[in-house]
Amino acid sequence: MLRVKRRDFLKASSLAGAGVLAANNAWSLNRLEPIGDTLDEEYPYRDWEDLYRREFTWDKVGKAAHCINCVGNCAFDVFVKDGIVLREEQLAKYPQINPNVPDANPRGCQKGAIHSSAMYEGDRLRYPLKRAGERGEGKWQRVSWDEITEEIADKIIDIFEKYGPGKLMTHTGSGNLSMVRLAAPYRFASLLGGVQLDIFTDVGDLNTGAHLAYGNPLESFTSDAWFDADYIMMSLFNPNATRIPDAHYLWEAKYNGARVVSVAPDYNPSSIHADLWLPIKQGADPFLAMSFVNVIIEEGLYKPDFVKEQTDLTVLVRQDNGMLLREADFKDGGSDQVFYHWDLNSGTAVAAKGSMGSEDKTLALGGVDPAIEGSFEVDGIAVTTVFEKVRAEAAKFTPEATEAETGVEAETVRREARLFAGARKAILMNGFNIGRYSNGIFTGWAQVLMLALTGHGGKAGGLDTSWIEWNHGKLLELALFGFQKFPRLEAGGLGEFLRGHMIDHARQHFDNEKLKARVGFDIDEMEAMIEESVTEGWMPYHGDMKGLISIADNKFRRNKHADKYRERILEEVQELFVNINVRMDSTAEWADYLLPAASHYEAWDLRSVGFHRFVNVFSRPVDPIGEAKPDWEIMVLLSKKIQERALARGVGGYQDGNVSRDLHTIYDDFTMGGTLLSDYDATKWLVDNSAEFGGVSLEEGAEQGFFVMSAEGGANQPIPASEPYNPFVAQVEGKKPYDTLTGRITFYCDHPRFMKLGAATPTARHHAGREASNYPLSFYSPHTRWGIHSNWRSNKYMMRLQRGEPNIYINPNLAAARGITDGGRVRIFNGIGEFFAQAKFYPSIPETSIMMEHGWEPHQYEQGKPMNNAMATLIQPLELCGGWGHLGFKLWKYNANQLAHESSVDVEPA
Ligand SMILES: Nc1nc2c(c(=O)[nH]1)N[C@H]1C(S)=C(S)[C@@H](COP(=O)(O)OP(=O)(O)OC[C@H]3O[C@@H](n4cnc5c(=O)[nH]c(N)nc54)[C@H](O)[C@@H]3O)O[C@H]1N2
Ligand SMILES: Nc1nc2c(c(=O)[nH]1)N[C@H]1C(S)=C(S)[C@@H](COP(=O)(O)OP(=O)(O)OC[C@H]3O[C@@H](n4cnc5c(=O)[nH]c(N)nc54)[C@H](O)[C@@H]3O)O[C@H]1N2
Ligand code: SF4
Ligand SMILES: [Mo]
Repeated sequence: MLRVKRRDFLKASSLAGAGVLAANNAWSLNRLEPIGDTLDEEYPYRDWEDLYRREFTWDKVGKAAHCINCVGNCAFDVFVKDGIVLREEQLAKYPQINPNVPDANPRGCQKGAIHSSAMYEGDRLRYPLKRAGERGEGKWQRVSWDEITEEIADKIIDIFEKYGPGKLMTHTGSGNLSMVRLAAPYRFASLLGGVQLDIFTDVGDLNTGAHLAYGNPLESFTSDAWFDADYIMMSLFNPNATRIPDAHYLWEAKYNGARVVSVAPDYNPSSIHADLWLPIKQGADPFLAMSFVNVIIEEGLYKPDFVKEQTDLTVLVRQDNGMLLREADFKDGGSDQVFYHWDLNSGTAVAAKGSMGSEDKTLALGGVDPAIEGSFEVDGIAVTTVFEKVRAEAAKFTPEATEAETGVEAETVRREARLFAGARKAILMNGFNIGRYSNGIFTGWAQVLMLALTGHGGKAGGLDTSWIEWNHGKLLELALFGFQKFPRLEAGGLGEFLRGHMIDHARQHFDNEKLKARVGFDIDEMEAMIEESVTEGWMPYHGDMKGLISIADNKFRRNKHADKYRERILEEVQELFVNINVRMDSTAEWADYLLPAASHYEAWDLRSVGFHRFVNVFSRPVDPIGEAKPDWEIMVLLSKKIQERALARGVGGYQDGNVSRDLHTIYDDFTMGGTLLSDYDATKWLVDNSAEFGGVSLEEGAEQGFFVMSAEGGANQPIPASEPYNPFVAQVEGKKPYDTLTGRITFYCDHPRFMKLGAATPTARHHAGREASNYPLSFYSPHTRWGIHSNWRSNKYMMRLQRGEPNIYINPNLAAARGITDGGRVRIFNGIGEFFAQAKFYPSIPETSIMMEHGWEPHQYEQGKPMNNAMATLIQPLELCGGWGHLGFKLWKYNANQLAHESSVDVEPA
């Protein structure tokens, strides 16, 4: 019986037998199962091989990349037959821009290459669904688009009527990083005044130290610019797993002669290819960086010309109060944004050009020769230089003094510091993991100091922050109405922390006294500083919400102390919780309304996020499965219903500060008077109106699979036509000031909070970890090779490449001491939570840490208890400073990160 059934099934679902396969039947392709006995007489046809041969025939080839936060962005050919995607292949047709630099082909990773199977798996959302039971109960009812959007529209208007604007969160997360998918919900939020958190900080991806120093954390290298470096240091970075399509440039650089050093507590998949692995103690990076600074200064390895022109190290500081010397200090009505050098040529203090208060917007020194060292007197005020302050701080961190903190031998530090300083082009890379440590701001700041002292800027190297801000003016217009109307932006890590009441868990988990000794503040001080930042208006936080429209954001998976966070949010948004998603992820599971979105191959779009100059085209190779719709169209439908219902209910506009929120024209506004109705319309509008596509039409771009951005694509400086893109060339070669208070790379911050926390110059602090609690093992959770966060985590091909269930990584010595075996089950716990996982031996991890790759869905864990349940977190108060030059809330540039690696645990066999 069973055998007959299987054959019938195979016949019906085979490509040979099925005839026209509607998209809704597409899942059956995944059910193709091998026949056990092909020689069996009952076997219906002998030429079964045909099935496989015909798999390689298709009706049509379209183009696409993947829109999620992989930061890869790779063009694919997508092969379609009978309206479903059979498979995809890397396009591999990017032009080589320079014959001396390797080309970008092929780009891709194993996840992207199996999306054609994942998009038809069981968790895919195909129809609009309305909750039929309690939230999270898993009971759903299919409803029509018309009905569901009308209900949602009415609830949105109810919330506006009852509470006024500002009580609806319309947050888009990191699943929508292509242009049209990103613009749609932002545009909607801009019209409604919905709350949108900063997507860099709500996940912990912001390099705040880079912003502090350079005034821009999003100016970095295209990956081909790694190739001509001769010294590369990766710290907190694992590109072989997390930058798969770009990593080849690193190893080509090594082949080209670069020394590649990996700094990581474990011998990670990138460390294994490096020339040198520095097995640093977890969280000790600022100490290592400051020891490099110490050697560079003490051994005189710094480059005076670069220091004088590009940095604030020659700016004068008052000896009496440690504040920067400002014009206002000795001139009536003087500016507090004009600063001074001591000019060795004239023997007087002269105003430094290029600062925020300076009229001279240049870094060119002219005839001035600023003193790097020394003490001087200006108008009766005793002053010295920032360099002197920095040198005094760095003196505390000799390689010998930091050896015990970092675990890296002093001799190694001295040798590497010399090699680094002498390099022609040195690049320090710290990926995004830097933002997930409370002391990441110190690491980043000290690393920029290493670079700036040694003249590594522009084409001579710099900090690779893993993100380049391209110049897409029309995208901003589409998403934010050119800042005429915009969402209620909110500081990301802070918003999640406050709304999720994460301070309760911090209080429970950390020992206040130990914490203060480690990070420089305790929970009470942190709480007071958070309050100050919000009341001073340095950082926006909008308080409790009544409704939530959550788009492409797996918030109930990614947030810390996960279950409590979820309970808190659901308690708040009792009136409305809409989720717009491609699949039933851990956030969708809890929604009131689920709107099914088009997946990567099912909508028109463009993507430039990544480290290259190619804007990949998504040409909608297939229509969306079932009744799913592109995100753009979903927003059009929602705004249409809101407008209809607002008119019917006699609701007009709301004055919201100085912006009007016009519910009765929201559809007209969203669609630009009916011109931008579809994903295609929006894509075409962007291409037709933006200079960076170089006048190439969308049709041509779609045919080719990508656009090559023209010079206009550069935000800080033009993209050179046949050279890789290096950061801050406009500053180093063009003498354009940095976007900082002094206009220079900044190493002195006299903001009162920086002064109070002893952080006026780069220095070192610990992260919290095990030493700040009563649990013996520090914990960290980097990113997995076999998924992009929660995406593709349950895909059968990806599961087969790993252990197939959540696992931790543990040092065999620690395991032996606890009676834990490789492959055995363990319980990981602390006072705030617990979870269960399989133990995997990993000899290179310290015996004092446990590692686990993040991104498993809660429902993949035993008892549905996710790793993030046992994760206490903090806020770094320095990341909340404002009212000081370039410090203050800046979307995607400055505000506080959610910190993932501060917590600690214990482990036992389960
Ligand atoms: N395959 C895959 N690729 C991805 C993603 C994914 O989920 N999967 N996610 C993307 C996104 S959004 C992000 S943010 C990035 C993240 O990617 P990365 O920026 O590479 O960051 P992580 O994977 O979090 O951590 C990288 C490495 O940091 C090291 N590390 C941990 N603690 C310390 C420490 O205290 N000091 C030092 N020096 N090193 C430490 C560990 O060896 C770890 O492997 O990857 C992107 N790319
Ligand atoms: N413990 C720990 N926690 C972490 C981290 C860590 O290192 N450790 N890393 C943090 C980091 S850096 C990040 S970036 C976050 C990631 O956090 P998540 O929010 O979990 O990221 P994703 O899994 O990418 O979730 C995005 C969702 O978007 C949906 N989606 C995909 N494509 C589309 C589309 O076209 N339209 C719509 N509407 N939806 C779509 C997918 O179903 C997916 O579930 O996790 C953070 N959390
Ligand atoms: S998932 Fe990202 S890195 Fe992988 S192939 Fe797709 S675009 Fe490239
Ligand atoms: Mo991220």
